[in-house]
Amino acid sequence: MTVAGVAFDTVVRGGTVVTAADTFAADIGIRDGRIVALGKDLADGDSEVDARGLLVMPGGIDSHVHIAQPSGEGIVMADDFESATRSALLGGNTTLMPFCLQEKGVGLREALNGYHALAEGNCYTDVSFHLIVSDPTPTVLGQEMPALAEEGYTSIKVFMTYEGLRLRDDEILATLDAARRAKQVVLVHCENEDAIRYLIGRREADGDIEPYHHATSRPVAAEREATHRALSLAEIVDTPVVIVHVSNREAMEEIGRARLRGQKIAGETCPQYLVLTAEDLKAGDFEGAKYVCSPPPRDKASQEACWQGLETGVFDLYSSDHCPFRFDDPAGKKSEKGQASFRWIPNGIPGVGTRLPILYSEGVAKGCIDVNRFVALTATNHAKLYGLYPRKGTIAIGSDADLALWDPASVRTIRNEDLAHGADYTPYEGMGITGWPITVLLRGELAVENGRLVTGKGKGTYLGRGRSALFG
Ligand code: DUC
Ligand code: ZN
Ligand code: ZN
Repeated sequence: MTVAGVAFDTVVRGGTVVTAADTFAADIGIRDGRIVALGKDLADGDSEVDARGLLVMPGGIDSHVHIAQPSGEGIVMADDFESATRSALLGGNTTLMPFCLQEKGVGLREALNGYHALAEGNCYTDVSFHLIVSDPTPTVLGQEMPALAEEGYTSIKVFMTYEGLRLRDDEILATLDAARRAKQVVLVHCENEDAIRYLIGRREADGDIEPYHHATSRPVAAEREATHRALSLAEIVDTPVVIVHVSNREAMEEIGRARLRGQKIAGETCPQYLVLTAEDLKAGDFEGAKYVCSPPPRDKASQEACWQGLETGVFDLYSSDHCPFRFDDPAGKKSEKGQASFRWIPNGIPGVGTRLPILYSEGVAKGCIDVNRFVALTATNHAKLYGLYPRKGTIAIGSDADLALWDPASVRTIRNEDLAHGADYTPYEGMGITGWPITVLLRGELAVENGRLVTGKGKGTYLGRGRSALFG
């Protein structure tokens, strides 16, 4: 019952523990929601979890998800905090980092109040918000950002695309500068809005209004140019940035060059850039809309580049960019305006429940990355880059006992009906998967057991965060 006077509430016994650095056989002793012992033949706990034959990994941290975000007139996101975090948990995640969107004319704190009210009492996983800055007023930059950083909101996101949301270069510079002073890391959505708007106009003038032209109007060059510009602006004011949802080799090369210049940066890619292509947007009966997201999925060569980037370290993060809309719904992909032109199709796809199995199956099971890299890309690096480490993202004495027990031999097919999210489809329907997180513990409490939810909503708590590791 005790090791060095420590009684265990739970022992996870007989598994193979996997961290970003090591793989070893060990039992895990848990007390008060934290890991208090790692070793062979630990004494009995009050409860026991049999992990024989399983890989015991840190619960996934998905640091890029959109939940209940306003998305245009008449459009409603398919997930609230309950359904998104439920799907995430069943897919092996224990922490989500959704965005709090500042709408123009609204302060950051006011925006946060709204998101906290939606999340409070409804989450199955722990959560922590990034702040989207769309209106960088002197009050936002000079007062709200530093005050909120002190309170644990240590990351912000800026957009270079979407009228109404994107910032001009001078606004980006001012925001980056304020973020450096406040010690907040900045996530950047890199696409050139003016080029895209021009191309959208041309497509529409030519009558090319189908979902596929979402992809042709957002070319690689628009992403590469904006990536270069974002990195240059960050260099000018010496602010650490994360280039999010990178879709292709040319943007990756910009990241590589900035690293060679010595910039403190990180790169992120997502499942859609590993297993989808722009061809998917050609699906008939408007089904191509199911794959509309930005940047769009590219081609096979881009997929290969992104896989290489995961292997070689161009990418530190692998996130879902879960941004769900229902398909067969006038408040989703099939909005009246969306059917009239791709320009209005709500932008984003669901993926919070499938992120981890896709990378495990396509990456680890097929021998492209090892299981330690898998843990780094899906949990540890998220915790380090967003100020949650070592409380989250690893298996170590003192860390929260957020654990995902994977059956590496489980063979499944992705079916929307199993994902427990709010969308009426998954872009990955029918995909064969090897390896699945069958049991999940959140802060020591059994939350998913043999694939079944055994917890209720409201067990997830809000996490204040420290500084990103990019600040040194
Ligand atoms: N950017 C995101 O990060 N998510 C969904 C849509 C978008 O443009
Ligand atoms: Zn984005
Ligand atoms: Zn996103």
